[in-house]
Amino acid sequence: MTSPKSSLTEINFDGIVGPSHNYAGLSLGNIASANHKGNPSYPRAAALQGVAKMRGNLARLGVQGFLLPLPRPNAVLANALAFDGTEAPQLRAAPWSASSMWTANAATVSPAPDTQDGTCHLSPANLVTMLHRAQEWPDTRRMLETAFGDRDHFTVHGPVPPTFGDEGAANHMRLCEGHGSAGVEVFVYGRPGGAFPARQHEQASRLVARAHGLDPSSCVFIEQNPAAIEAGAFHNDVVSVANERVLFTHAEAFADQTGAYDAIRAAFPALEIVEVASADVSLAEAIRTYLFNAQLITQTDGSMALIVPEECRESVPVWAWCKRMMASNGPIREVIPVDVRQSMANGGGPACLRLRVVCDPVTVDPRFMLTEAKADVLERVISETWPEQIDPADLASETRSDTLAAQVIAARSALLAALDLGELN
Ligand code: SUG
Repeated sequence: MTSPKSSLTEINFDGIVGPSHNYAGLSLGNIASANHKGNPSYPRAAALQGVAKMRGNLARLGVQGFLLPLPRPNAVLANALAFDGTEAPQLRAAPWSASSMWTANAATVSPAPDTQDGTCHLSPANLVTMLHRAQEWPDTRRMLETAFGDRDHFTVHGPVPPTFGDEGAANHMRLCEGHGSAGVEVFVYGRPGGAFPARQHEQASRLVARAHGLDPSSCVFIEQNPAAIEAGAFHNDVVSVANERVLFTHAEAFADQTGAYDAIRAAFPALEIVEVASADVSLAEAIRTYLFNAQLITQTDGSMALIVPEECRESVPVWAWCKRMMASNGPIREVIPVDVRQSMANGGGPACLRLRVVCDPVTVDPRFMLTEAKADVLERVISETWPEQIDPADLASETRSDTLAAQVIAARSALLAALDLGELN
């Protein structure tokens, strides 16, 4: 059953940064992750930065959801890896990864107006390319089945089978007249063969579109620019983002940029493109600052704003471009920097930290919806229980890792208890 269109709203479900957040440098092709490998991390500060971002968006949009950290260290993966002390320290770090914070990779979501059966479809991403991420989907699926358990309104699928790599909404964009009307879904995949893995496979994207019951004439499949992957755009959302009629993109995002625009326009004639030329912001600078890993939002007055990382304001070319854009008469009227530096150091900007779900908020399990009072609860539990600092060497140390594991497990349990979500323990 579909809800009346008027009640459909876009809700951002941000991943709460987990208590094991660390910099182990696990993501090949993710430049920030490689550059910060071995640095101490600050899980408490990281999680509080995330809550502050959510508070800002709750005030701006009137609605905000969240998803929870997954159980870490993951005993199932640790057992499967048969650690005996001879393994590389990096392998030892995989069961500790807090990477589920980047909920743009939790699932691909097709809202009810786009699907044949009129329910909102969610497919958890298998994330098979990276070991530390491939462990996420079983727990993510369980959480999605809880948050979106109303079967009259949601269909939660299993993941795409391996070997097709699926990275979820990070490689998926939706164009529409308004969030509650039928949209065109754009799937962006990479072709293997470059220096870095192409994490989203074409066959995975096509499979998700079929499983979700999308109208083939409202689907567009386009190839990521191999040069962008090589420059560090391991997900397409590092070089483009869409909202309603607008596609905000770097000029070198797609393998065939003009062909991509033509294909999207053929399916969605109202398309408005805001393109950033390489001469204004190079691909390298775009990836360093995460200008495109922004939340492009429609504010309550109908105007669009871009929520960017603070790093954008500190970049001379990026901020100059943003200022020019704001002074022009384009569709994006405001640029709002937010501090998510702890996540950024692992390659996760404002857009990575959220999963967009268009639905009627009353159909979501209310335990996953944020209120100001609940943000207070999150901040209290995080401040009281999240580790202040993690040195990646602790994860491989026999003595220190036991103490840290106990703290991480207790912190997550405290959060689940405070949110009445103990069933996810
Ligand atoms: O998968 N980083 C994540 C960042 C994900 C960003 N998400 C989007 N672009 N939507 C990744 O590469 C770093 C983990 C480490 O280095 O230990 C990491 O997994």
